[in-house]
Amino acid sequence: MAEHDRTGEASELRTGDPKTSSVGVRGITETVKYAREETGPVRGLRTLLALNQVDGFDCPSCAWADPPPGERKHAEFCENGAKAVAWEATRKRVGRDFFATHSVAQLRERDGHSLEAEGRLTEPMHLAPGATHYTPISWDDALRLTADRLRAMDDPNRAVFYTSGRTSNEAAFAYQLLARRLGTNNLPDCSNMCHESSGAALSETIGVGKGVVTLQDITDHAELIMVVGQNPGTCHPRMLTALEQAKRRGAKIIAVNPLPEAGFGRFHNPQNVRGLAGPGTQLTDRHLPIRVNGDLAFFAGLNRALLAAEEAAPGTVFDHDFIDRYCDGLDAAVSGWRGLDWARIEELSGLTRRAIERTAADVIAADSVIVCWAMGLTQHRNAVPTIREIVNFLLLRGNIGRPGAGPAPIRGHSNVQGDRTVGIWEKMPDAFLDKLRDEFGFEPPRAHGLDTVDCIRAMRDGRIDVFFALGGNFAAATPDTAVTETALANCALTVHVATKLNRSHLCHGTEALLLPCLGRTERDIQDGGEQFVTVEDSMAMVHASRGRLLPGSPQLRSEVAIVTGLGRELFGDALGWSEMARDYSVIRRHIEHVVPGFHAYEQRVAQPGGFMLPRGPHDARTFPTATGKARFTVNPVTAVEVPAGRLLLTTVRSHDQFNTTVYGLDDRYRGVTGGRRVVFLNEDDLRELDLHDGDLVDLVSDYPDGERRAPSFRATRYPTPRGCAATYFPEANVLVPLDSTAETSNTPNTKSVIVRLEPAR
Ligand SMILES: Nc1nc2c(c(=O)[nH]1)N[C@H]1C(S)=C(S)[C@@H](COP(=O)(O)OP(=O)(O)OC[C@H]3O[C@@H](n4cnc5c(=O)[nH]c(N)nc54)[C@H](O)[C@@H]3O)O[C@H]1N2
Ligand SMILES: Nc1nc2c(c(=O)[nH]1)N[C@H]1C(S)=C(S)[C@@H](COP(=O)(O)OP(=O)(O)OC[C@H]3O[C@@H](n4cnc5c(=O)[nH]c(N)nc54)[C@H](O)[C@@H]3O)O[C@H]1N2
Ligand SMILES: [Mo]
Repeated sequence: MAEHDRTGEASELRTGDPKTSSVGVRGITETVKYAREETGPVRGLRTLLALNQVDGFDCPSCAWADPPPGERKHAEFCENGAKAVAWEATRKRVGRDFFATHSVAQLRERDGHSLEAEGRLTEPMHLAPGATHYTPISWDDALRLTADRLRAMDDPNRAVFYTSGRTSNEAAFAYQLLARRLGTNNLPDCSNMCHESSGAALSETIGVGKGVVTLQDITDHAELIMVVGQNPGTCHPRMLTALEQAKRRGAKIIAVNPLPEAGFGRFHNPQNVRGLAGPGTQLTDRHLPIRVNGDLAFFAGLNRALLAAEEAAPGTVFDHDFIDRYCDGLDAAVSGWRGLDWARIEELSGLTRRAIERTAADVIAADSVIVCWAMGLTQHRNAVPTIREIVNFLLLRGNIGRPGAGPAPIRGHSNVQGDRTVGIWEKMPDAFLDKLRDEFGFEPPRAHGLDTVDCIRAMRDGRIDVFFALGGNFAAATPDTAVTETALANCALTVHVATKLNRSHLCHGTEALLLPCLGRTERDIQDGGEQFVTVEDSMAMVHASRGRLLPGSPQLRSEVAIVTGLGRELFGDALGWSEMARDYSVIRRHIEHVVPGFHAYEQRVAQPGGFMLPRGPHDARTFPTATGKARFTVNPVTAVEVPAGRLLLTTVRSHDQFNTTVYGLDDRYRGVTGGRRVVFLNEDDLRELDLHDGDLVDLVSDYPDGERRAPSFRATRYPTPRGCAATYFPEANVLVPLDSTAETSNTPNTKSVIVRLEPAR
């Protein structure tokens, strides 16, 4: 059936049954096909082979960790990493002619997929006040103009500096230095929409805002691995290889997810014969089809079941030595669990008491447990308490700070963790700011800055003059699309450093700049010679990344060059911007002085595979919390209350996208081809709503501040839990109110949106 998208073009959308296995030969043919179409046969293959090798570049896709140098395969990449690389290494170009023929108004009518498919940006472009078209501008003029507008503000807090997580440590450090030298902590980043809830919960309970396991803990040690609210088959495909290794040595794997994702089934590893020709490996032992937002109830129920087992046989379930020595707060948590009612846990989690107790038995049988999670947990109102409850769960049996155990938030963007480590945060602690002051001799601002949501509010209310983005697609990735787009238009100047044209570049302020930069795959030559950058993965390994390809256009500049160039324009060269741009090791030396754990940065990052940053809980069971102990917390069980006739909608990524970048219109593993405006619904809900598979519906969300509508989605029968629906991001972001955010972390609640369905208008 033909479907019409926003552009009015007909597309051939087809839906079918979800797949029960992943990768295999099809994954390889898809990889090769996409790479060849974008880059040509030779350039494509050469680029792919340098991916994630010790002397190559870091995959720009997800933040999964690389195996130790000796264990890397010749092809150490996945289908989706390959797509990300081919997307960047494409031969297509968007030059001045393109902008001369297409007005901004015309481009705004097009969808994100078609904009990015035009190819790489080639030279700086300027949209003058009142102009209809972007026109070329020199780098000098572009940087001068930005500096002039920043200087003209009467308060440095009228500027915002957004970062997306592909930015290297070097560019990120220079960028935060620029913002703080200017006098603001307004450094929102994509992490605010991503793992902020994980950071908040982990900092409070174990004193470190990131995961504390290693890749080897997963592959070699863990006896039980729980994969919660995460879709590794699509979003971290190389994790399947690690899970396969774990499985083959006898580990148990449990998936907790409303959807039966293909990655939980049989895995046909493309890197070995068993995977390609043989039966593959069944990865998960069990899939718990949890209700959307039911995870706090589930983990509280699990802890209640562990408590019951401990009380039945005292001293056999809890790790009392560990708890007595390293933790506080157990008694209060125990009283909380005692008061729990099973009927309520079953209702909120959508899982039976029996299934939860069976899981508790698996937990008790395992000497070491890892919990991995991603966006299925972080983007809900109660995300922070949910993750705190996971920490409770791990602490009870001492599952932290020993081999094969611990919390493992699996990061999204390839360097989102590193950006935070080197200072991209609107509320970096004073210890960091003190070091920054000592290193550079100025007093950084101490008042916390704006995060992503607060920054949108400030722009909406006319409190921001300059919005600067180092990468990303702010207008499309954030909630409440209509509000955000108007907010951006309220700024005097919007500046985007980017590789490809996207929606955000068309939601401009009075004046706008588009600054094209080098990507990961490209060689970065500065006056001081060829440069490399560094990144940190989800397991806190810091390593080097060197591009191999010739830059997509001679006019491209590196992110470091752009940021330091602006720094010099604004402040002169007192802080040494020119030196930093000439030789990135100068920036690494500054990082070494300011951020703990980077001693001998230059030497250690030169080792194959790089080095691991220290994390107290992992390294020595030290917990740098307020009390110096790991903290049990009390997390009253909550879940979103859904009124009758409404559904709880979660938003997910398709197999053919990277965040707002849509590579193609298929979602192979979920049986969808040729379109994205699909809403997955439970069969009984369809019947109850008097709908049929294939009907066109509008998704409508009603919040106190009004109705929001996403038109024309194909209702699709799918094995989701009763009352739960799923659709794709970013199309659904129009439905999410700006004010609907998680407690403490302020992350938009993009995984629990209350909606009703109406026949498409
Ligand atoms: N190919 C590809 N790779 C990517 C990305 C991409 O877009 N494409 N994005 C990158 C980024 S920035 C990130 S943050 C990660 C995202 O990685 P994921 O978090 O794995 O990606 P999502 O598609 O958001 O999927 C969330 C998963 O959680 C499940 N889920 C939804 N709601 C709930 C819930 O209430 N409870 C539970 N238990 N599960 C739920 C969904 O069914 C889905 O399987 O991937 C990174 N890697
Ligand atoms: N409804 C809903 N909304 C969500 C989510 C969700 O699950 N559901 N997930 C959230 C999450 S986890 C995240 S991380 C955010 C993502 O938010 P962002 O990080 O802001 O968005 P991306 O789509 O990753 O950004 C893509 C753009 O980055 C630019 N780009 C690509 N490579 C480079 C580079 O090397 N340098 C520079 N300077 N630019 C580059 C390109 O121009 C491309 O168009 O979205 C969030 N929004
Ligand atoms: Mo993310």
